[in-house]
Amino acid sequence: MRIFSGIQPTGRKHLGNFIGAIVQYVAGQEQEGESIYCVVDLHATTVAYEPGVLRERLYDTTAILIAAGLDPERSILFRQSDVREHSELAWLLSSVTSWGDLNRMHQFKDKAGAQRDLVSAGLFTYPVLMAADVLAYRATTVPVGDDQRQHIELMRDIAARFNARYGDVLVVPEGVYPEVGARIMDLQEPTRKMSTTGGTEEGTVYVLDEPKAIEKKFKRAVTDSGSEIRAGADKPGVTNLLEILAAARGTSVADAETSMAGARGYGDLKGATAEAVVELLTPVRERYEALRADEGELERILGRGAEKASAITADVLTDVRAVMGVGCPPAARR
Ligand code: AQP
Repeated sequence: MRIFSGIQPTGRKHLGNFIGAIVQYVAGQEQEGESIYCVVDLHATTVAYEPGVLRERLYDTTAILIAAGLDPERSILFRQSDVREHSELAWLLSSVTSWGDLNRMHQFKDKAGAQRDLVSAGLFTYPVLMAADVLAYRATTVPVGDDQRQHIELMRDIAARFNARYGDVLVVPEGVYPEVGARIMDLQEPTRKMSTTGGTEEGTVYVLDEPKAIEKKFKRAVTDSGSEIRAGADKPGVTNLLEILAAARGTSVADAETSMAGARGYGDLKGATAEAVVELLTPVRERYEALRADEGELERILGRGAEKASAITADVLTDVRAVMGVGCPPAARR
């Protein structure tokens, strides 16, 4: 098994990113094989951004990952733009990507609508770069949240089309989604996912929020009519709280429901969920401060990760170039 996943250095990382992705990254280190994680700064340039702020966010995100338990000695952790093969492979894969498929991507439609000045071609071809990120490692397994399903399916189609046209060079990877908490919803609008750009400030719990802020956000969480604490399509607010409670405690939603059997109302559910989330995030926030303060060390970690990552992608790209007939022929290189 070779695990690969990427995370954007945009905004502040929230509980959805944490439960949907980061917890899975840390668990991936226990699997046999390699785990490779990448902070995808090139993806972050596809919407309006400040270059100086991007660098800060990259360090923030790297420090959060390490604080959450990602061990750079056991995993490969690096910055996307440091490994040039990601960009090269994205271009090469664009010739086996259907324009019609890209045009169906929900994320593009959502994000394009939110741009004020420019809807960039990069935003449109974002899924091709994402495919290149994974396929450049012949990764087998991609841990992501539920919102990435469509991109993962496209990535699989791209890999399969490439192999059909040029021979079996790439691995068709599988997406892996958490059983609990694959789509954490905004606490104020529980029918919309918790999101960096599309959510409400009050309904978004950040990994680095202080306990008081977390408690306040849960206290004000929007719930549903009635008073029964159970998951169901007619109860999006309560279901979201139960999912968060279960994910934070590492149990099933059914167990979370059972644990609330003696509750006096939604207030108890909100209190229990806030407590579990504070317990989950406090150690991360405490470790984060020291890690974030040492940018030199973060650069050293990312640099070492990029060296290890490049050793893998160089071989894959040599094979891709050879079968596509681009660049110096392998025989002439000797
Ligand atoms: N609400 C969510 N529930 C579960 N998983 C989620 N992820 C994102 N939102 C949720 C997962 O987090 C990982 C990193 O996502 P990203 O790199 O796209 O980071 P981001 O852009 O900061 O995350 P958002 O909130 O998804 O941003 P918007 O909404 O602005 O695009 C991915 O594995 C993702 O599935």
